[in-house]
Amino acid sequence: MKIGISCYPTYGGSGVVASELALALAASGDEVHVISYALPSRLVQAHADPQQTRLHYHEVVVPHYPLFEYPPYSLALATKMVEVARHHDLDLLHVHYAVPNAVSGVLARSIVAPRPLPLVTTLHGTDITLVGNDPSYLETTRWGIAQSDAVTTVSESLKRSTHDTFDLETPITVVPNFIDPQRYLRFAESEGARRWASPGEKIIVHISNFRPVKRVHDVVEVFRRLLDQHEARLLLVGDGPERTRVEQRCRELGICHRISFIGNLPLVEEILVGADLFLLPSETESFGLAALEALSCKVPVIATDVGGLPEVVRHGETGYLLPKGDVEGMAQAASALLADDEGRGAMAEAARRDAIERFAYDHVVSRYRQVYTDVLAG
Ligand code: GMT
Repeated sequence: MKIGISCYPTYGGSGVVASELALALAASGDEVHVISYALPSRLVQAHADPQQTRLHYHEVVVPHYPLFEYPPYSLALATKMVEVARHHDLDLLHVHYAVPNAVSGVLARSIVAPRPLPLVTTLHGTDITLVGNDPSYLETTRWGIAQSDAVTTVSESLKRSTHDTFDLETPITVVPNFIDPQRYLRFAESEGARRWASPGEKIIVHISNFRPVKRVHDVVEVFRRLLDQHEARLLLVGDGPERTRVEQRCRELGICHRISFIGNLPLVEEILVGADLFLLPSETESFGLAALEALSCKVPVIATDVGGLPEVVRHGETGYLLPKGDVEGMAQAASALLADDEGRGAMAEAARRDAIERFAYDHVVSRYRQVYTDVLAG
């Protein structure tokens, strides 16, 4: 098949999933054309590999003109989709994150008509729960979803939110996010997270885009409580709007010497391997790809029981789920786990086993392939 994939190139989960899907499809023989405004971070290595002849990248260039206070990215994106569909003879277009990718995809499909260009839209979370439901975007997002030939969500929870928010009849297929089990094995023997810690320190990791929805302040509050009982280090991976305020809070609490701000990392396994716990106290999370990546690296997860997280983390088996904002409860669960090396070890093994059983990429990619086969069959 010749598949066009459009996504955001940043470190967010939707771009990671789209990139990993592109890599998996290309590895199994499909020709994949990734369309975005910058090369997605997870594709940098593959893009430079001359052996990767089936993976192509097309940059959306948005011209600036003094009249435009807001240059129309959606139009430049639709135009690039048309160009790629025509010149590379695409069989279908798969867009990740509805805003504005689904709308640009519908427009591109109309422009290339009568030549068929089936459109698959994958909804990732904030495109429904935070951005797509904003009155400024709601009607166009609804239309983009309703006009797609197939719609998928990354969890049952997001499927429910989509139906509730948009009151749509459109059938939705749930295709969860996935991991490549080999990624952990490549780093399993490395020092991983231990590079940042002193001997004897327990290592807690949080990875996110530091947006308010991630509640990174709660990570710091939980960690501060842990320091009463444990020698520990917190590794904060990623970057975003909340970072300055989080750093300020660490200074107020006098615990900066126990916290390492790592910034963005393309390969999260490098820092998950060897960690003792992963914290994800989000306000909402349609899936929580970072939590799944932690589980696959044998790191138990303590998270909030919101959105799709209960579909990823098994409470009491691979981690613990607590109510949003319950930093006391999270600290108690984390502290008990840090004190129990044997129990934590068993949970770490269960975490990887469950991540592979339910979310290894081969099962999941074949579900996307089925969606493609169905839309192509009309
Ligand atoms: O979390 C974000 O703000 C980024 C966003 C994205 O599109 O990159 O993440 C969403 O998609 C991920 C991949 O499907 C999910 O794992 C995240 O749970 C989801 N984020 C939210 O729902 C807040």
